[in-house]
Amino acid sequence: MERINKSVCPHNCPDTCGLMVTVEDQKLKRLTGDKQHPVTKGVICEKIRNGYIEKIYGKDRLLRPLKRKGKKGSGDFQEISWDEAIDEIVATYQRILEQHGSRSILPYSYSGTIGVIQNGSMDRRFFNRLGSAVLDRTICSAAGNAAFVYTMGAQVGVNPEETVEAKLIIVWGGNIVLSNMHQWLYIREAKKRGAFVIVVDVEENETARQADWFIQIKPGTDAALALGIMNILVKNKWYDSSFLKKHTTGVEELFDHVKDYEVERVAAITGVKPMDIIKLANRYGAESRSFIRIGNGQQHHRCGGMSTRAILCLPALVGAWQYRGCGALFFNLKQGELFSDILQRTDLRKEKARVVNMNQIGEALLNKEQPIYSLFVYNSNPAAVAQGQTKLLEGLMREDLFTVVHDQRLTDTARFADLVLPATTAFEHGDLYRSYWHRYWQMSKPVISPIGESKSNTDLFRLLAKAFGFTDPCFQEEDEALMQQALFGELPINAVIWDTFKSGKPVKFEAKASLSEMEPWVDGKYETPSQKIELYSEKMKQEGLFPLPLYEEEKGSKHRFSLITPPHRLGLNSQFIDKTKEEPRLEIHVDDAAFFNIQDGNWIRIWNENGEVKCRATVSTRTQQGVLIGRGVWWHRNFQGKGNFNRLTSSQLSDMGGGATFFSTTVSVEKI
Ligand SMILES: Nc1nc2c(c(=O)[nH]1)N[C@H]1C(S)=C(S)[C@@H](COP(=O)(O)OP(=O)(O)OC[C@H]3O[C@@H](n4cnc5c(=O)[nH]c(N)nc54)[C@H](O)[C@@H]3O)O[C@H]1N2
Ligand SMILES: Nc1nc2c(c(=O)[nH]1)N[C@H]1C(S)=C(S)[C@@H](COP(=O)(O)OP(=O)(O)OC[C@H]3O[C@@H](n4cnc5c(=O)[nH]c(N)nc54)[C@H](O)[C@@H]3O)O[C@H]1N2
Ligand code: SF4
Ligand SMILES: [Mo]
Repeated sequence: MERINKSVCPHNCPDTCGLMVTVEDQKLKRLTGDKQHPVTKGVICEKIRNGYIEKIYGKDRLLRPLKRKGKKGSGDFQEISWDEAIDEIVATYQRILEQHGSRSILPYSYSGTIGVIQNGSMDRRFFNRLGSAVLDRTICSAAGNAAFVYTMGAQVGVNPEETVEAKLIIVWGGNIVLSNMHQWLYIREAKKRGAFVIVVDVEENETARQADWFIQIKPGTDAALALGIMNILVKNKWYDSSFLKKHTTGVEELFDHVKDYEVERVAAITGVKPMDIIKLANRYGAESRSFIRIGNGQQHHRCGGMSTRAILCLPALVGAWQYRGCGALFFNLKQGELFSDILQRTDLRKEKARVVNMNQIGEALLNKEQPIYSLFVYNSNPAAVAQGQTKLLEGLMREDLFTVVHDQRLTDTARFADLVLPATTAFEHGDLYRSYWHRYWQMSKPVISPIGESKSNTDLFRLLAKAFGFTDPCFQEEDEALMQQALFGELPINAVIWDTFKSGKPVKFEAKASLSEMEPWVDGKYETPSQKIELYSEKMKQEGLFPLPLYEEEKGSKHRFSLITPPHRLGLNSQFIDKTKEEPRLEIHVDDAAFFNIQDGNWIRIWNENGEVKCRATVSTRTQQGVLIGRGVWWHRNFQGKGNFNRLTSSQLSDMGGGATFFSTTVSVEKI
């Protein structure tokens, strides 16, 4: 018998699509977009349409717990029972706790699913009660987030559904045709209504190819371009004085500061022609109904915070925020906050936590002064996705490190584990989803039974809590109770809202945040110290940062090329990509290729102090001289088992927020 259920895509993708799943004889047969979902409108990406069913039923799906037999990293395991696996964790942790204390145990999780419950609820309760070290989850957008908090007071942005009304749109340092496809659909609609669309990027990516104007910029120089535009806006008095007066602080300081960014200097820094800088500023100054979709890519640099902050000053200068669908959008974290303290029970932690920045996980595992003796990985695949891969792999090889990995497949990380635990997929467990871009929340129920002996994250940590003798009733709460706590905290449950959630329909929901918190420009109350948009930030100064947006050159490198490794069309971070028919490639500009005598399809080697990888070259005019593009977080086996592009990334942090700096990587090249 066939049934069709509503569900939600669990991935770390802004769109958080509503899905329709067809189940026949207990098997998931088809996944399509929900036509009734106000944002999805029946359209989903090819990754999920084509890849998810294989993820559930593929031959390599983990079915039972595994215990390591061979060398770490070899992938040699034997099946064991769940009882044996749990016993082993309890026994090993008791020994570690006695000998080294709870701070030597580190959970590592990120965004395999972004469902509120499976991403961070029972797991956090467990580790809080255990008193483990705490992971600072900074891999994705930490630099940009910090810039938003300093400048706007919070992660606020316009409602994407309204962006169809903008007349000038800039996609700045992101590839949204593939990373946020429904935003692109809104932009296409805006274009139909007469909007002009500009892309600022280091390469002519899929989005740039569909834009009206592509501006190619040197990596890590966006702050200079934004400041150069401001210079021209100020000179020509193309700003909105009344908005600036009412909503911002530091106008005089900023106006004075941007004098340093004359067109010629900016052109030399950014590689953008002087005429184009003037043209861009003219367009931006002439049209206040403008919208900037700030991408994640521009902030995955050492200067990522300042880069985001400089771009973010533009809509304040011209007062774009006043118009419907205009202003800027990076990620909308403010819309509908959760009661996370209750969900994660931060009160269970008795001592101040030891914090480990996930962008320095390799260092942490090699640290001899404060050693980590166990790494518990779930919802993430650090051996593939983390920066500083060479050190991380060295750490994962440590014989005295007890590594547990909970995942759906034997990932690169799982191959280094002592114990591997099988995890359910999003259609085998329930969850509550909130997008970090659009304004809808949605609940999903399991539509098929767990495959093999797989367990959901919440089930796993309920089981562990019991085995560790944690008696607080919070450890046995069921998923629906957790969802209610996420939505309502300790407030009475609103039966009408809860019933809508249970029906599976998307809900436009504003749990805690009021509209004015989400859109502070409406009534002028921002969450910064001055309650205004801080063009000048005293707080930054106190924290040792330059108080105004600033361009800082990245320190010189002996390597000739920048290596940019952006998301791939067919991958979702490290998911799906390993099974595509494509292979990893490095895109090199034709002139560089000629210089190194590299032809399309030739094998090349790239290297730096951190490591090396080999793969085929694609000779192209889409990138620029001096910039190599290596798309996708591939699996190690796609590179003959020798790591992936992250082998070359370092563990350096961004200028603010402790963010990742994947794209500040430099390498040398040779043909092999
Ligand atoms: N070079 C380079 N590296 C990057 C990036 C880049 O652009 N370039 N992007 C970075 C960014 S922005 C991010 S956000 C990170 C993402 O890093 P991750 O969050 O680690 O990314 P994913 O590959 O989506 O998911 C990791 C794993 O979670 C598993 N998983 C899925 N659902 C569940 C579940 O319900 N339970 C459990 N236990 N496991 C589950 C998946 O099978 C997968 O193996 O990668 C970063 N790495
Ligand atoms: N298909 C697909 N979709 C995804 C993902 C995926 O892996 N695959 N990952 C998801 C996740 S976790 C995230 S965070 C989002 C990220 O999605 P986006 O916000 O689009 O960010 P990125 O994809 O990191 O941006 C990559 C772009 O930034 C450009 N870039 C790099 N450095 C610079 C620079 O210095 N200046 C400028 N102007 N441009 C620069 C690159 O050339 C590339 O075009 O996508 C999500 N969606
Ligand atoms: S990965 Fe993104 S675009 Fe694709 S179905 Fe999921 S939420 Fe939608
Ligand atoms: Mo991300």
